[in-house]
Amino acid sequence: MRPTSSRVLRGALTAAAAAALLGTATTAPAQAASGYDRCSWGQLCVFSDPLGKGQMLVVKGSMLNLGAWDNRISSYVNYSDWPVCFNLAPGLDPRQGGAHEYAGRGSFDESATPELDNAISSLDLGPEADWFCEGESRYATYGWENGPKHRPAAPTALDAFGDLNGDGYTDLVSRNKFGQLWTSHAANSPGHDRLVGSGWNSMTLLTRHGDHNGDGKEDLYARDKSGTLWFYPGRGDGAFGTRIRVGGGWNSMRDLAAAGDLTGDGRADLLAADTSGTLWTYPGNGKGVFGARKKVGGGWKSMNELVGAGDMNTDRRADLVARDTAGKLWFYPGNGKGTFGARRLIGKSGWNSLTELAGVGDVTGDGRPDLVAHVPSSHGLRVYPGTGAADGGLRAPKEFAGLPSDALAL
Ligand SMILES: [Ca+2]
Ligand SMILES: [Ca+2]
Ligand SMILES: [Ca+2]
Ligand SMILES: [Ca+2]
Repeated sequence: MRPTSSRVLRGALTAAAAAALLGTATTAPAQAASGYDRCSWGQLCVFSDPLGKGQMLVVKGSMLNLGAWDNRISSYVNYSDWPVCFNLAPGLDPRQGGAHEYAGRGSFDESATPELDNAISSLDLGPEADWFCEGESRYATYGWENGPKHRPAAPTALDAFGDLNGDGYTDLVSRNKFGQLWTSHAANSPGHDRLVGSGWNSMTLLTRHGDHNGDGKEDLYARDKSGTLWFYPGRGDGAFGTRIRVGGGWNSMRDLAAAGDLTGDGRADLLAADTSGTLWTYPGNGKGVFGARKKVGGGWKSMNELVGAGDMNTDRRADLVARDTAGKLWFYPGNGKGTFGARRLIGKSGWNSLTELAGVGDVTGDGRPDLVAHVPSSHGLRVYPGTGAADGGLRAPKEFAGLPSDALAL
């Protein structure tokens, strides 16, 4: 609430009336707003001094960096419709701390978070600044009760995917609306969440599933807007080394799914569905790129999501999970020759309410790969534990992580 003082108002009117009576020709200049009052309704303003004094910056939206205002915010007033999250680190990185504030005003030196005074380096303004602030930022948080569990001691090659830093816990890659790519690790794992880099909004598809260049470290593929496919070799620490160009022309593909070894030669392969509905297997050459593609079949236009979820039916062959436009989920058992056996229905309806599905390996720690789904309505990630049974079926889901509704998870 903005304070309204009827006494001040009355005093102003009296002064105006007196000026009118005196008949002076000059109009008294409006008194310059001071402190917080310089900020207009609907805006978030930050100040270089306590109590809304000093220089003022009108904040237009989330800021990954504060430029000349870095470590200079001392007070704020929030007249906008949204909460704001102030972070000590740039890039909305929550790991050094931060605080979310709602409508109101304050000086950090007199607040519950005095460590923020002259120490803020990024801020997030918007509806999700409440959900994703402090310990829960704009990458997937992995610390909830149902979070990833340690895999069995000797995972087989086929289910040894999803772990980007080699600690035995599956990790998540997520991209937020600012184009930052993050890898997040289970809270109880030795790994650390890390920022892979910025500028990833230039990529139109991202996929990963295990090791593609034979060094035992999980890798990533990304297609850019021009249709070039890039291979990002994993370094084994949650980040990626210098990328390698796979080739051009990949804009003819509607979806890509790194899927593990589909051809039975021990090298991880890629599935791609083109815009005319043909599904192709691209056999990996063990160096991150591919040999001559093999046609799986037509009619895949009805599928809007492909997931290389691993060996779901425990026959030592990598499989495929696909969602159709009617919201049904299908299991396609891999035959080890680059194509698939007869499909089975594993999800009757409603799967289109989930924005994305991802295979990130064994989340639950029972040695069987699971399926992960992004539920934007609850800002959550859901794990559907794989049963490992012959039908490739799934158990009832559990929500296990927080993810902004505008983020991509893989
Ligand atoms: Ca890990
Ligand atoms: Ca690798
Ligand atoms: Ca292969
Ligand atoms: Ca299988």
